[in-house]
Amino acid sequence: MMYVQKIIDKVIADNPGEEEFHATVKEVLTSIAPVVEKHPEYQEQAILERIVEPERVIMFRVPWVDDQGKVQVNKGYRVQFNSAIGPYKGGLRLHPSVNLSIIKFLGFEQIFKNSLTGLPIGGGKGGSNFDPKGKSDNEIMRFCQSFMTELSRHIGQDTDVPAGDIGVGGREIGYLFGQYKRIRNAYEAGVLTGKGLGYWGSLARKEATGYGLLYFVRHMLADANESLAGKTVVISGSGNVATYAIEKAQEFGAKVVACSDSNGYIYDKDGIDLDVVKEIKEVKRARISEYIKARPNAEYHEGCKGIWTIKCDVALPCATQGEIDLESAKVLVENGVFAVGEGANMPSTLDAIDYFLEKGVLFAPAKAANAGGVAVSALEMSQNSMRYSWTFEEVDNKLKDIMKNIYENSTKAAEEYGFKGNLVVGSNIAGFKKVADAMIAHGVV
Ligand code: NDP
Ligand code: 2IT
Repeated sequence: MMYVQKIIDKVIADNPGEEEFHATVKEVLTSIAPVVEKHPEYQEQAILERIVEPERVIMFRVPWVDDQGKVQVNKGYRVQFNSAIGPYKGGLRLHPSVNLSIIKFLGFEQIFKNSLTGLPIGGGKGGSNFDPKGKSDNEIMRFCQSFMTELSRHIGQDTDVPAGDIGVGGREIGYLFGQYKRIRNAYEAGVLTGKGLGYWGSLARKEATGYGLLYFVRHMLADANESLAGKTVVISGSGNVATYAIEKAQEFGAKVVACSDSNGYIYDKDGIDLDVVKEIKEVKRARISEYIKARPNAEYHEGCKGIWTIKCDVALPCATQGEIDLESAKVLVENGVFAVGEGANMPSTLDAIDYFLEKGVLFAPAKAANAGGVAVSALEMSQNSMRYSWTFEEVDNKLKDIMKNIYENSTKAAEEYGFKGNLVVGSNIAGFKKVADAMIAHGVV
């Protein structure tokens, strides 16, 4: 459709060099073209022109002092993308690769993902090019305090609610919350999610993204008369999302044979021993290569891409963007993969997604399949507002219902617009419509 293509071209021209942002805009806008065609009011009200422009972009200096007494400076970002259906909501990423394009792509995805959860949360994302690897606890704390000193001016439990992403887990959220509380002189627990359980974090938030991914994939497989029992599964990454994806996949009877970090991957043909992975990653904060010390029959290989050459039935990329390119997609299909579920954000390149769909691989796209994390973050906000906590089972059951609804709404939207079985199109349409209609209701703002 010409209108949609015009907006994509304009985004590329107006935001030079922001490749990750261009890719996600292209994917979302192409998917929703049939909706825009059916609803002339979206074009009349310039919904696409408005939705691709963040409501606010905050960029700031983050100075901190390292353990040697040397002053270090990093870049800080918070992109407040869209608040049509709730306060900005989305994680903070700490990784040396972070730049404006990456934060904008993540923030844009978050708008539609958060809408799919059915909960009142808008879209945002932030982070820094700070590299947490090899830093002491004190360095992490000083960085987080400096980062929050500026960020605190822009967030709030009804304004913008950050959480974790790559490089940000319970430890970092603790330091960020402590500094926010100190600056505000108020106990506003709902300003951050992913908090520790002792200070109003939600049970099951840590597990939510990985578990939610498996709940989603289970529905997708069930519709194809398949299940995870006895299936060979490859899961990339070994961080928060990967760890709890492995846990739930194993609980569903799958054999998970591989996982990875940014240095390399392990292959354990008998099935991964998750306690070993947790000890290495959650306790020692060490490299995944250490796995073979505890499991001498397993193999370790340098480099990340090789993990996709392992023969498997189901592939769950849970590390980072762009990790499955067309070449890896072809190898996976050649080796018989029949389902792919994205735990990470945008782990498959656009041509890899097209290839999977063309080959009839069941494909669960990130913004639907990994929405469990932010959904439980929203449940954490609810609990904080009530000043009351639900049990693990209560939260987990709500998560199961949410993932089921996302699957059903995405499936229905795909069918309604003539793309039966295409969850990429289905989830983009289902996520978009609610935000677009709220924007129209609010007038030109
Ligand atoms: P973590 O920091 O806990 O783990 C990230 C994992 O991915 C680590 O194993 C890391 O290895 C690996 N990794 C990171 N960057 C790269 C890279 N450039 N190349 C190869 N491997 C890499 O983060 P999460 O598990 O929280 O996040 C993983 C993905 O899931 C991200 O795409 C994130 O945006 C997405 N996500 C996270 C949610 C959450 O709730 N946490 C919710 C929804 C999506 P190493 O340790 O060597 O860096
Ligand atoms: O990508 C994501 O959805 C997250 N990193 C989780 C965001 C959140 O606010 O819990």
